Amino acid sequence: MVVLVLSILIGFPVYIAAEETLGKEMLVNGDFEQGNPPEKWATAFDVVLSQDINPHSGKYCLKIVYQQEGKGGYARQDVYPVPGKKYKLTLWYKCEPGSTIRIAMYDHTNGKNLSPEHKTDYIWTKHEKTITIPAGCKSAGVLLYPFGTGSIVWCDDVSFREIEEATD
Ligand SMILES: [Ca+2]
Repeated sequence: MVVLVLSILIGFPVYIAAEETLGKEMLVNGDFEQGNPPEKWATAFDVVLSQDINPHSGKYCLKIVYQQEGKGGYARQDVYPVPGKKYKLTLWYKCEPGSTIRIAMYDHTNGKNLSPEHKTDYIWTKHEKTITIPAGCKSAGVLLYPFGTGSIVWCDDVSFREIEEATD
C-alpha cells in the first residue's frame, strides 16, 4: 500500500513534466478583431462580427446564424498541416439556448470532417481538441457552423497549432 501511494506521488509530477509544447499559431484573425465579414475567414450566408454579446476577447467575436434550410452560415479558415502530425485546436464558443454548434476540421484532400463535435453550452466555453492529420491530407480547414435551422452561435479566440514532439 505504501509503495502504491509512493508511486502515485512520484508518478504524477513526472506525467506533468511531459506536457505538450505548441508550435506557432497557424490561423490569422482567430480573435475576429479584423474585418466584417472577418478577414481571412471564408464565410457563407449569415456570418458577421458581433458586438451584441460580450466577446470573449477584444471588441468582436464571430456570430453565425442558420436562418433557413439550405442556407446555413459557416466560417472556415484553411491551413496546411503535415500529415501524421498532431495539432491542437482550441476555441471559445457560446450557443443561443437551444442552439448547437458543430466544430470540425474539414480535410479537403480526403473530403471529410475530422473530429467533428457538437456543443450546446450557452455560456463562453473553451473547446480543446487534439487532431492527427491523416495521410495524404494537403489542406484542411477549421470549420465552424450552427447545426440545425434556427441555431445561433458565437465563437472567439480560435487557435490551431502543431503539438511538437518531445526531443528527449
Ligand atoms: Ca475577439
